[in-house]
Amino acid sequence: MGFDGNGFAWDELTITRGIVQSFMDDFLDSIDLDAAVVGAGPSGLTAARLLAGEGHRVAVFERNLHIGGGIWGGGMLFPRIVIEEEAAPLMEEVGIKLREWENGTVIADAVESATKMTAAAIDAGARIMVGIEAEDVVVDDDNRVRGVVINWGAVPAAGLHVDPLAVHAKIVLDGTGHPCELSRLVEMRVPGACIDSDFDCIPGEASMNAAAGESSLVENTREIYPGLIVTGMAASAVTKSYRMGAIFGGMLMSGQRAAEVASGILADMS
Ligand code: 48F
Repeated sequence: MGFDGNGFAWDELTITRGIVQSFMDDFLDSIDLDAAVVGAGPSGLTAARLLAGEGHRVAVFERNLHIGGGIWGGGMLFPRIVIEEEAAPLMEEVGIKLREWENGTVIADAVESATKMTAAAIDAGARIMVGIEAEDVVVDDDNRVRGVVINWGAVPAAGLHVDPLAVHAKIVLDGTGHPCELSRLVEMRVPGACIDSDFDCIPGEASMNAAAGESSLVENTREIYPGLIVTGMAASAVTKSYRMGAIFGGMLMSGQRAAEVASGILADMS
């Protein structure tokens, strides 16, 4: 025991040991995963929750210290999101309150949505690692994505030259949103690796057409490279599908679809 001038049984070293030891235990438990989800936006959180709920070992790597991606800002900083009724069950099952709205839509509070989606993913067993970014993918000799290369998000922000670490995963989900960062990395690193000839070159997303963007999103959610599934806006960006703004049902249904695809791949591998 160190300095104990105040009569408590604990001191500063209790805090230091507790933080470092418990983080290291969890981190080491997350280096060989069934599914690595990159990006804690609505699609990644939904996919992580559903996969963890099936008993898979899942970790979400998020570069920011906050989770939720684009949920918080709602539309133009108005903290509300619009959801199509068909996606409402994915909100209700995590306890998010919905308000009836027009033309087959409902409204949710952005703060309630981000926090409850996150809490539900954690409760389902997903480990959410914040402040960690995926800066590359691990690829095996057969050009299959086998994991992600990670570093502290603060490292590039500070312009430091620090080599990364890597985690293995049977399947990786690109939930990085509009920039579709993992898909672009695979495209750059693994020429010709794409499964579908439509994806020879990642085109980026098209201008806004909310209804068209939403309706094609689930269909665009798929394994685009062996071992890499795109979900959420990343799935739109790899197909030049439309952006849609602050309507989020497609993100949740894309996350659900990504979990189904990942689950099927994991079943085939076992
Ligand atoms: O952008 P984001 O919310 O992704 P999404 O699930 O949802 C899109 C909507 O929020 C919204 C929309 C609705 O119509 O268009 O934009 O597709 O969340 C992506 C998350 O990924 C993180 C980023 O910080 C954000 O929280 N992220 C991006 N690249 C990396 C990353 C990376 N390389 N490593 C770790 N995290």
